[in-house]
Amino acid sequence: MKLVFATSNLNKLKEIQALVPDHIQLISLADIGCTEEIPENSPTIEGNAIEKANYVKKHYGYDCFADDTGLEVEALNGEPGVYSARYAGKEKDANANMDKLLNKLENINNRSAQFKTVIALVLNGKVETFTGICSGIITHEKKGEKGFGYDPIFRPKEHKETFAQLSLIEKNKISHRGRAIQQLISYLK
Ligand code: ITT
Repeated sequence: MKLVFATSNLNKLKEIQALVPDHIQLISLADIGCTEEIPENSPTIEGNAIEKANYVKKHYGYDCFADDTGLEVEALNGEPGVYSARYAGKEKDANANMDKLLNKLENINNRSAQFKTVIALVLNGKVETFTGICSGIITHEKKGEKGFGYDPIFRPKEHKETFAQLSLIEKNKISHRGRAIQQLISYLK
């Protein structure tokens, strides 16, 4: 089966490629000639995932799935949440985003946070969503070189290391995205 993965984030593509079984062939946006930025105007993570998947179906005609992810920090009432990518500005600069978050949490003891991924699948005229959550804490400093985005400052509750210190395989076993994609794979069976 061939399925377009509607993302321009190559790190997401790499993580998901490592998880999908051989009978699902992933097609990238580049493969279908989609190079423009897909609009994300919804106030929710779920809404944005659905918007991205619907956009590809409407403009390119392919069944597909999209991933929208946010980091929700308890002491900041769920911030940055749906604004995670552009938290420190429209440049989507991961270091600037992490610095802003660390500054906001400087004198705050409650470091609890969770990553939330919603995958929206558009298949045979229907839309289905799958949600994956990974709980943990925001560290006081950046650690690790692997992963992407907020990984250097997020320590999942299952580990003593940040996501950026774990291998892709270890991250995928417990991550928000790993959990959401497992549900998608079960659904497609
Ligand atoms: P697409 O919309 O093209 O899929 P994006 O990078 O814009 O890619 P999102 O809208 O889902 O993705 O933005 C979420 C941001 O949250 C993203 O830019 C990363 O900085 C961060 N993020 C997402 N998944 C993450 C993960 O597994 N670990 C760390 N940070 C992550």
